[in-house]
Amino acid sequence: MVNAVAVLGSNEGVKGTIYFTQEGDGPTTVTGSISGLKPGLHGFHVHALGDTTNGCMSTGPHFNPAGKEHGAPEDEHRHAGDLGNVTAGEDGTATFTIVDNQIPLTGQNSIIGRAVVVHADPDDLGKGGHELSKTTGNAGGRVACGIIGLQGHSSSAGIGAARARY
Ligand SMILES: [Cu+2]
Ligand SMILES: [Zn+2]
Repeated sequence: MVNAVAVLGSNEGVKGTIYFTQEGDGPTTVTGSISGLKPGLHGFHVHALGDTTNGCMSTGPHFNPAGKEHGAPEDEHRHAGDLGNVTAGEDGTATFTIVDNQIPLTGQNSIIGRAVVVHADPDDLGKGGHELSKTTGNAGGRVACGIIGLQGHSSSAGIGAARARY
């Protein structure tokens, strides 16, 4: 079992904590709660870099080790980082659980050390017909982000595999 966490930072009043857990080679479960959002859908992705030197802008594009086009989480052709949308209620809070097979916490395509990003607008999942649909889902600005880091209670094998990336 490997556990990871990302604490979201923002200069727009958006806050949240996102937890990741993976058992062996199984899917990764992502659970989180994000507050301070405008009600409605917000694009939610793993971006390639854990670099916030220029805020969320320096986290790079969607994590895409297979060189594919942007898509929906359930699509065969998608970026590994494409987790779709989270939905904020009238109170501006989104609480969610996502189970996904393309965001492992160990191995060559590990997302440890990368970033999660929440966007201002809905992700059109590659189907909006906008010039940005096939790269970003036209999800608008990056309102909050956090670097994905290892959390305690991991097995030693899991830590070793994640560290091997560096
Ligand atoms: Cu994004
Ligand atoms: Zn994407």
